[in-house]
Amino acid sequence: MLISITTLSVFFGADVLPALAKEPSSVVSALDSDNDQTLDLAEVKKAANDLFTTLEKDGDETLDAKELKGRIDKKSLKVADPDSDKTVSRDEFQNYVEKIFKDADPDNDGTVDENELSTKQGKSLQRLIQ
Ligand SMILES: [Ca+2]
Ligand SMILES: [Ca+2]
Ligand SMILES: [Ca+2]
Ligand SMILES: [Ca+2]
Repeated sequence: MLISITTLSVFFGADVLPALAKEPSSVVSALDSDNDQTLDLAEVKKAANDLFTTLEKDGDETLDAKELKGRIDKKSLKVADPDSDKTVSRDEFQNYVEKIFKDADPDNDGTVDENELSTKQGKSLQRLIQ
């Protein structure tokens, strides 16, 4: 009897911490809602939309350079900001993410896998979704 009570208290105190690893596989598993081990455009856009909301601090529904915190570099900002108002709206962000997604999917199968996410373009994509 005494043993079983002790065992219970040990279990009660047990704590499971989530791993905070940042390798591509964890990016995929965190955002892969249909569990096919790859990210499709819908999953990527959902994540990008959530990130936009997280980064958008001053409530003007656009991301300025300060809010972007280097996630889009100066040169790429010209592509991401076609109306050149120096901010990225939610629509501009989504369109840009779609473009980078295509760049990050060289085999054109409509999904990015772990290998594709570890390329230069894949890393650019990661900065837009997490
Ligand atoms: Ca998926
Ligand atoms: Ca803003
Ligand atoms: Ca703009
Ligand atoms: Ca692919």
